Amino acid sequence: MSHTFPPLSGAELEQTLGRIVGAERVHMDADSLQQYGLDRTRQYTPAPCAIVFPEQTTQVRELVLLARRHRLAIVPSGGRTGLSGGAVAAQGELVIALERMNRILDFNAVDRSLHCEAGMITAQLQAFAQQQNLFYPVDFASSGSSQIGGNVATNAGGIKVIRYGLTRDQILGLTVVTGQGDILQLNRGLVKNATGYDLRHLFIGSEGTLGLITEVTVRLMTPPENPTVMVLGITDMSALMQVLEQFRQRIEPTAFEFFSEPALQHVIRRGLARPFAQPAPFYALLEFESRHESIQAAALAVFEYCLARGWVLDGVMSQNGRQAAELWRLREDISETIAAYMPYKNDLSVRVSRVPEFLAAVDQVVAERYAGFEVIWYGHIGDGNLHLNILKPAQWTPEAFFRQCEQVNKDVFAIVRRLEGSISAEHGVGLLKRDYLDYSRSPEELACLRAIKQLFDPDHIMNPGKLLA
Ligand code: 2HG
Ligand code: ZN
Repeated sequence: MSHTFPPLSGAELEQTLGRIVGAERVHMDADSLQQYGLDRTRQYTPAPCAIVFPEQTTQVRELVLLARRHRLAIVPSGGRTGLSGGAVAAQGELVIALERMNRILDFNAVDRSLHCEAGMITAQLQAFAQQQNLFYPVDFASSGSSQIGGNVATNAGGIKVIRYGLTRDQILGLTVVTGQGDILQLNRGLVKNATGYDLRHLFIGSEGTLGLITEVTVRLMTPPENPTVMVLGITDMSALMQVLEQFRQRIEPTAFEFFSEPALQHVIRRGLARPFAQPAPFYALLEFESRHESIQAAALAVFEYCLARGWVLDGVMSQNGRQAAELWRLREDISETIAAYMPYKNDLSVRVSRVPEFLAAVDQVVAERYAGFEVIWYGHIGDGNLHLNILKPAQWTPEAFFRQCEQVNKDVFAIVRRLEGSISAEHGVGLLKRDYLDYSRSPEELACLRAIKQLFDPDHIMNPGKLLA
């Protein structure tokens, strides 16, 4: 780009943005700046310059070209349910909110595909699939407010990965506007396509640093039959993986999650019932398709086996959909319930085979370095993904608390590096984990990441400071 224009004044910016999206689609009032400048992280002060609500991909392109001319940084904004600061605008950025781009563009029953705009709420996409007797499998507690574009930008995982995979595995096509201002249609809904580099996959998990995702095509699947949930009380962390292995040998779980007794206590305090009377140090939540009675019988037989081995203390199995949903809440409500304690969040993963070694090592560091803090363990343990939350004691200031936790980070991340794991399994790097990326990525890989960023976003206007410094 040959010309760079000086920065725009507030009034000029409002007018110029208004010419692209319409004056009523530009918000510069204090409430909007506050609301759209922040995700679910609480340690940043929002300070965007304006929020715009485009309604078409061509408008998004005009916005990117404007931003290039004036070297204005852009923060793409979906449902802002992220936990790593990926959608934070704290440096005078222009927030491009996709929420008005939420239409279904095409449903094709033969292809079993749904083409929609990126601002579509995940739960609405799931509901649409259900109306067609199909199923969109990526699911998590914030699906009621997260948007499909944000799911793609962070490669969202959630509670069904063990069976159906990540968001990446569901994406048949994307329309994106790159940081150069080019509109690219990537993969166009094809199942098979061997024509070289698959740029779609670069945009999945790119956290808004290469461009904006404006349209998404997802594949839909056969709905699960009679999903049945078991919650088991587990004696200790090492028994968890034994239990998983036993169940996997006999049935194919659609979920295998875990949480600790302190995690359960938080959701119980908010009005949920204990799954059974006897407390256990840990709980496993297992879901499977109960297609025949023989599958339920097999699940019960595994349960008896684990009980006899002393790995399991007690258990309960849902008898209908309502009970299954109630049991799921014991796990799904944890994150929101503990949010009031300003937790320091870890979202770690290792290969499933390394989970026992990983849990033991992390447990030791936590016991030594977080002594006196309340530690909440839970996560998608069947995928090797652990959410470790440390709660802020009431008397600590947020600054002192987060500083303290960052000291411990190095020890925890050293374990992740040694076991060749990831410092961010599903929440993304954003601002929070950016400075630790080298625990999971080699210098050579980081150089490739930077070169890719440079190609798509030569002026570094796309979500600057996120993912890469
Ligand atoms: C979950 O699995 C979410 O509940 C949130 O990924 C995890 O808040 C967290 O740490
Ligand atoms: Zn999670």
